[in-house]
Amino acid sequence: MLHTLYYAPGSASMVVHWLLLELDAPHQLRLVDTSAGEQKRPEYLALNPNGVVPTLLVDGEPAFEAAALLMDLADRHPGAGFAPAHGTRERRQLYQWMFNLANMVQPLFRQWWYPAEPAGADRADDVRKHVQVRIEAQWDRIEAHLAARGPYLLGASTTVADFYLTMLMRWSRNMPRPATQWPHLAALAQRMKARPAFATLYEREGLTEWA
Ligand SMILES: N[C@@H](CCC(=O)N[C@@H](CS)C(=O)NCC(=O)O)C(=O)O
Repeated sequence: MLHTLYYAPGSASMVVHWLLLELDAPHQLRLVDTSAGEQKRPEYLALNPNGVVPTLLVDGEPAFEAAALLMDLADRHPGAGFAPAHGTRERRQLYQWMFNLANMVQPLFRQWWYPAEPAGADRADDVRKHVQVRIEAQWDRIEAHLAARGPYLLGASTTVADFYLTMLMRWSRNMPRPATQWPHLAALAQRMKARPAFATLYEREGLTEWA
C-alpha cells in the first residue's frame, strides 16, 4: 500500500511519520505550511475537514486522527508487534491507553499551544496556567502506572501507545516542568529516542530540539 503523509515538522503528524519509518512502509511526504495556513485551504480541507495535520492517504483515500492512523498502521503490519492481537487482554489495554492519551492528554496540549481557543486571547495566560497544572497531573498519573507496571505502557513490550506518549512528552520540552522530570517517563523517552528510526525522523523533519 502506498501512503502519502501530509505533515508539519514536530506536529501531531510526527508520530505517524515515525511509525511509517519503523514499519518500513512505502510512503511519500507532503509538507503542509501551517504557518501560512495551508491546512485551512479548500484543497486540504477536502482531504481533512478538520483543517489540521496529519492526514494520511492510504492508496489515495484520506484518513485523519493521529491515534487512529497509528492503530491502523500497526494492525496492517502485525509482524512488527506494535499492537497486540484483537480480543486479547493486551489489546484491551492498548485501546485504553490510546484513547486515554488521545482524550485526556493530547487535548491539553492543544490548549497549551493554542491558549486563545478556549476563552479568547485575553484569557490566554490564565488558560496556560490551568493547563500546565493539568498536564503535570497527567504525568503524575502515567508515572505511577509506569512505576508499577512499566517500563512501557503495556509492560514489557513496545506498542504504538509508547510512540504516541513519546511525542506528547516531547511537546512538553519547553514547559516549566517537562515530562522528563518524571523518572519513569524519562526512562521510557530515553528508550524510545534510542530507536534508529527516531534519528531518521529528526533528519527528515529537520528537527533538533529534544534529540
Ligand atoms: N486530534 C488531531 C489533532 C491534530 C492537531 O491539532 N494538529 C495541529 C498540529 S499538532 C494542527 O494541525 N494545527 C494547525 C491548526 O490547528 O490550524 C490528531 O491527533 O490528528
